[in-house]
Amino acid sequence: MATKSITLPDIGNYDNTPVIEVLVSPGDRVEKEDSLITLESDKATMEIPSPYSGEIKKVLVKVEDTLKQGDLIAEIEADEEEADEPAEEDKPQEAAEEPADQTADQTDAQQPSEEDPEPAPAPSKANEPAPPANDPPTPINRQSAGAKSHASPSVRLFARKLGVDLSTVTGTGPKGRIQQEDVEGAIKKVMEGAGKGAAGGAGIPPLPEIDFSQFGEIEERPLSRIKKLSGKHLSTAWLNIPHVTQFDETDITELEAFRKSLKPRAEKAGIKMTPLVFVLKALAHVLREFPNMNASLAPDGENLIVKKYINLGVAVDTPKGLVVPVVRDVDKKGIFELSEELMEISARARDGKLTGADLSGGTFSVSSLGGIGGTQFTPIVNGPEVGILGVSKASMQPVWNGSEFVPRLMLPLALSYDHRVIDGAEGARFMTTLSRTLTDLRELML
Ligand code: CAO
Repeated sequence: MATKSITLPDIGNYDNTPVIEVLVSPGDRVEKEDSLITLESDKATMEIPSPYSGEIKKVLVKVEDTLKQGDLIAEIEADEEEADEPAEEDKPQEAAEEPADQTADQTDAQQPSEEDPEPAPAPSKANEPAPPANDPPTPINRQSAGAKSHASPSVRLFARKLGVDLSTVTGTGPKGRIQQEDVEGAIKKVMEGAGKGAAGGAGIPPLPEIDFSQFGEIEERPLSRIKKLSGKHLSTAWLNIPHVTQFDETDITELEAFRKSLKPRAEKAGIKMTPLVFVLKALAHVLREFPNMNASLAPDGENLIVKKYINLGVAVDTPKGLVVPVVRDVDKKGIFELSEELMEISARARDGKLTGADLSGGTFSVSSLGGIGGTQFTPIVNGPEVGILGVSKASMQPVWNGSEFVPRLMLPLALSYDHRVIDGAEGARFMTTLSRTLTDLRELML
């Protein structure tokens, strides 16, 4: 066993070629010719194979590094017989890279060609000429080396970014080549499946298709664009996030008295001050104490991305459907400023004048049906956020204070969260802290 350095072989006239994937980690066992990294030039995607079998000791590159011939990629504890082979680092190497336009439709010279009637038989081990010592690895062009799907590097990159496995996509281009539209179509199919609750990526059986007209008169009305978009988003969140919803009732008697005392000042300033802004303010305060709630699970499910800013999405009911504009930096704003902003943004939402920026960057959401009614509901987490608070209509309730029933204004709250991130106990602590803050707003000063 000996530690060997693996360097980038000659890949043709390409300097500074970016690494787009690192396929091994220290401790991995690799066989000779197993791919170590993927490079992407403007013309082709190339996997760089290992020249040795053995155990990877160090990986010396990361995604977005740019490499040229001779740059170190990794160190490997090579298996005995290979480790003993003398190095011949400078051996010139023919690049396997081909212009994208050609490679998409051609097979690799090392692979049996589709047109070849019979692939040449592999030489037997005994007759096989010994490989040149430390033969620099030949980069494998992805689309031809083993990969059955034909697609240009840009389409491959597009598919990779969106997590689409090209082997599941049918190409409609010449010779079955996969086009960007084919990848888009594959995504659309999955999303539509999710939207309809039909069989899709999650393999969920579809709802039965029923001809309702057989039971009576019907009318088919198209869904609004917003409903179609939010429907897909809600289905995706519902299917991907294991939801838990916890309920509470919070005494907001003092809060309401305070709000009423501020109302004349607010009205004078032309501001409508509803209980919701106090909820937003208290929520921002509590999110600081519970940063896991102000976070998103990384796509690989391995890490939590905790956000240091507090931007609250507020669900707004509009004639065309539900939209969730974002109120930014709620923790840094006062009740008057928040009221004004909420009025402004919800008016723009109803007028259909929100921009993409208004709808992005949220860290936690609130859905309030308090102005309408109902005692409780279970909001759907606005993924990839971790939690959402549902607010229902406050009502006067008889509350036992230890010696008698007293009338208190109680606000029903529902907290839904991603159970992969938040445990029930943490959810309950969050809710209790929020409730305490709303009951006694002096908590905001602590
Ligand atoms: N309890 C009791 N009264 C409440 C209340 C509550 N929790 N929340 C609001 N109210 C009162 C307000 O004080 C106001 O009364 P006054 O005019 O007498 O002060 C009245 O109800 C109407 O409030 P509002 O709805 O106009 O304002 P808001 O700040 O509470 O909410 C907004 C703003 C944009 C969130 C709301 O208009 C809205 O669109 N809600 C629907 C959200 C939704 O659809 N969620 C469901 C998503 S899932 O499909």
